[in-house]
Amino acid sequence: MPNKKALITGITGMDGSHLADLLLSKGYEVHGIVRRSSSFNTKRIDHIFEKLNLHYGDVTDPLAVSNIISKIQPDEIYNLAAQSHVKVSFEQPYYTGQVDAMGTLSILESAKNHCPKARIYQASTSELYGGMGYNMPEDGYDEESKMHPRSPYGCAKMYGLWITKNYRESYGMFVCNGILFNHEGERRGETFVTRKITKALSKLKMHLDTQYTPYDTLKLGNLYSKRDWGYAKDYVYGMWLMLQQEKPEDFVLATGETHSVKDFIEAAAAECGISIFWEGEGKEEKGYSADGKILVEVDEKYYRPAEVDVLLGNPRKAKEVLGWEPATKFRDLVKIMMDHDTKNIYSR
Ligand code: NAP
Ligand code: F7E
Repeated sequence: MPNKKALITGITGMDGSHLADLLLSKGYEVHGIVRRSSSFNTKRIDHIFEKLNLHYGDVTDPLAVSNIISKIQPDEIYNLAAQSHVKVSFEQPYYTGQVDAMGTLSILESAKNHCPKARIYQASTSELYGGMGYNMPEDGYDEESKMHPRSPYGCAKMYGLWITKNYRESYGMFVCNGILFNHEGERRGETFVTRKITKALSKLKMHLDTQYTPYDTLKLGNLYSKRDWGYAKDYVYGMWLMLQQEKPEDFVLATGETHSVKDFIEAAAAECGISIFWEGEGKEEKGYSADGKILVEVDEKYYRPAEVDVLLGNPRKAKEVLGWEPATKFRDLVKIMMDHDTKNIYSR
């Protein structure tokens, strides 16, 4: 039997690169859509570059999407391309809608027209839920929970979720939503909070060890929001499992644990043997080292017009149906990221 063909949109991103690693290891012929950029944007896939089939394209360009899908005739499509930054979506709501909502429609419509038997994974998100004041069950959000997006990103992804369900119901296509809670790792974009923390604290460790390198105070927004943080490698395995089932369904992937931004900072600091002492409240809160140096402070510019205060997922269905469980615990995730960033302190 010939190798299965997979097409990954967003292959240069965190999840896309881990998924490409996984699919290559399973013998797939892997295709990916890459945006033309004036500088290199393939850092996360450079180690497998020669094994991939890359196509220039943009999911906001339906013609390009249609040409690529009709040419490749993939067996599986993983639609991971997105303007994925929630804070940025408040500044670019229209563009976020074009990519995250209309881009999804383009993929589905092209697949319907050119390869209706392709199995499609849609990257849905826990940002569809609203947090504590918005219907969060005690044991966490699941596939049936009521949704209440709180950002242009969440609203655009809500369209993505429903248009995916709609193509399944209307045309009988094998399409699945993975409603994934936050997942992180050493390839996480550096403006997401976890990576911002591990990059900064690895620099702090170097500063304390050598005294030669500078340390700039880490400036963050809401220290009290809580997220259900897992490890990206565990989650891309779950994406693949969804497309190997007998029938297409939607699944929540989550750890079932939630931690605050402050918990993450303290865990990352502990990895380099540092304790942080907190003083002040709200915008005035600061984190100090034992000798009184300011290590962390709040900067309002990172606040969001509307925040999702707490997210906790319930992955019961994924465990029962897919046999999926997150292998990596919170403290292991922090260690993986800190180890990586301290080792690669000088690389960009
Ligand atoms: P990411 O690192 O930001 O990667 C996004 C990818 O999409 C990049 O390859 C990016 O290309 C590409 N992209 C952006 N706009 C595009 C466009 N107009 N046309 C084609 N490609 C475009 O995101 P991620 O964390 O890997 O997340 C993958 C997917 O899962 C996203 O859809 C995200 O919204 C969703 N999701 C993520 C999480 C999470 O916690 N990570 C949780 C739930 C859902 P460039 O490299 O050129 O920028
Ligand atoms: O923020 C708070 C911020 O940007 C997490 C995306 O992958 O996961 C991600 O979205 C929390 C928020 O991720 C800073 O206010 C504090 O409460 O790392 P984040 P996110 O918004 O949860 C979901 C599931 C996705 O689908 C998205 O694509 O941390 N926070 N201070 C900060 N956040 C950032 N970025 N920067 C700060 O300085």
